[in-house]
Amino acid sequence: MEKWWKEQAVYQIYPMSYCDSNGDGMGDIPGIISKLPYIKSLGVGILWLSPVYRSPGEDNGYDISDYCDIDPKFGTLSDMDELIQKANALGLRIVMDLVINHTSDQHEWFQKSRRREAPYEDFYIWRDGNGKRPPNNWTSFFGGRAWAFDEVRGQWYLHLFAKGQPDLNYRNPAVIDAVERVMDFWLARGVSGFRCDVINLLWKDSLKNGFPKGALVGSEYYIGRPGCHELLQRFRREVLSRYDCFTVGETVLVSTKKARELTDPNRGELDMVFSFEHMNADCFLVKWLPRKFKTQRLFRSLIKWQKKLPWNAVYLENHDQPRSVSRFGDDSPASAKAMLTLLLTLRGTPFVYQGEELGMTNFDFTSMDDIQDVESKNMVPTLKKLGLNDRRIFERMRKASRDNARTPMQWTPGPEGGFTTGTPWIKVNGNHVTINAETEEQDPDSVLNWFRTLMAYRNGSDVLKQGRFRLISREKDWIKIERRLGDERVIVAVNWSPKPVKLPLVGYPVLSTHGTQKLDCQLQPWEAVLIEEK
Ligand code: TEU
Repeated sequence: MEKWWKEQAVYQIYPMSYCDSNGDGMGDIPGIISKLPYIKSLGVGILWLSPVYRSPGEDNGYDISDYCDIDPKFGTLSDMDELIQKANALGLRIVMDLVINHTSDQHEWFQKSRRREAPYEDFYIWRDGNGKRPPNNWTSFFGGRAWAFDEVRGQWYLHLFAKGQPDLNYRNPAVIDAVERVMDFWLARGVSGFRCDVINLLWKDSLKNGFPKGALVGSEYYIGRPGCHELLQRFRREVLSRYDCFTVGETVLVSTKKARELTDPNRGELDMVFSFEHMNADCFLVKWLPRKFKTQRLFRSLIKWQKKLPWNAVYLENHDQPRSVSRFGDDSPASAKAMLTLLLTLRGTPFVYQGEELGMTNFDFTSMDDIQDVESKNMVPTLKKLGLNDRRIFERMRKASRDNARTPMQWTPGPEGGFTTGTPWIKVNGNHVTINAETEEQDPDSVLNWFRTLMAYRNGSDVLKQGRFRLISREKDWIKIERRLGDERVIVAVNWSPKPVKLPLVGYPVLSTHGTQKLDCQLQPWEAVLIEEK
């Protein structure tokens, strides 16, 4: 019997944008509870919630001010207990986001640290500057420098993300203890694991000046350092190993070699990681530097990771990435189905992001005023420095802004897509009149019903869940793979283009986006098929 997290698919919920139960325009936990039957009907087994902890919301909850409480905008601790219990009753497990590289600057730890109150003096990375200049030349993931001066303490603190997200100091054993207590708190309450935010950045080797010519100055001193591996081993030993749970690390810019180390069961660090490499299929390293999407680039990276790791997380979307159907497809439901087919048939634990099962697309905002995301807003000065005018900056946002994934879940064709009875915190996409759960529910050919069909097939197929992966062929516009377990195999072929393609493929598919008639060396536009062989 395989581990449960290798058997089931994960569904990511971005709570702010999932379902609003009280009309304040903000999704909440009672809203998620009301949608449990829908989630169950998808066939997924695990829900990962983006942060619902107390937070001032500068980075939509990734800036935590109290790890052991729920933010009032999402509900209460007892709502969370109810969610865990009701989900469990339906056979669904809950996984939380664990954001421990940094806290909010509103966290009590930081407030006390800036006043040098014991025992918090060294909870963060404080340094004196060089005259009026920050301690080193490191830059932030969100643009600009990675240091802010605090008037109260009279020193600079490091923040790899927003200014309101000071980095914790893992050289201080009291920080490690405090973080372990947080993990314990939630695991004891019944959560089944964590998605560990930027987990490969925890350990800063030194605070020397970084190589000045890079997108992320200083990153050579903090990405995947040995100290980070040691921390992860300690978390596993002291806390995680006492529970039936798993961890998936968000590991920024990780290589396959590093990923193998991080997920090696003998080392006892993480169970899976999110690779970032295939997210570069339409950009150079950072998404603000776009290039034309090439199917081959996407395939090549996905396959490389399939081959190099015995098991890993597989995803095409999350709350930080634009919608896959807009990036890698042509916004059509047909392309959404093709993508979901590959996602659910590769080897590994699939992660599906809310709305991906409907074929939700990038936003239809018309100006910067509609954009809410701190990363997008912070990037504007950097893009201006690169010489872009307002129009071109907005064009770039349309392609790359994280708000593309954060528009509210589209439940109905009605007002605000059925997400809220009030005014949503961020605009609902106008295409909710056609792309929504209620309409798709009734259409046997919808993306939603294709997703359910595939999930049901996957859940019943040991070949798809456990089988070995082999690439048969990847061409400019199509891909053909094999999954094999013992003598059984499943062939999956996907036409990743809006034109028909010719390929060596005959037989009757067990599942097809275009009907199960005999295949004759041809796939229709965006057609995806599964063929069983025994
Ligand atoms: O993301 C880390 C991360 O690498 C992102 O900042 C990424 O570079 C960017 O979003 C691409 O646009 C995690 C969370 O997923 C993200 O939502 C948080 O803002 C960030 O950490 C800080 O906690």
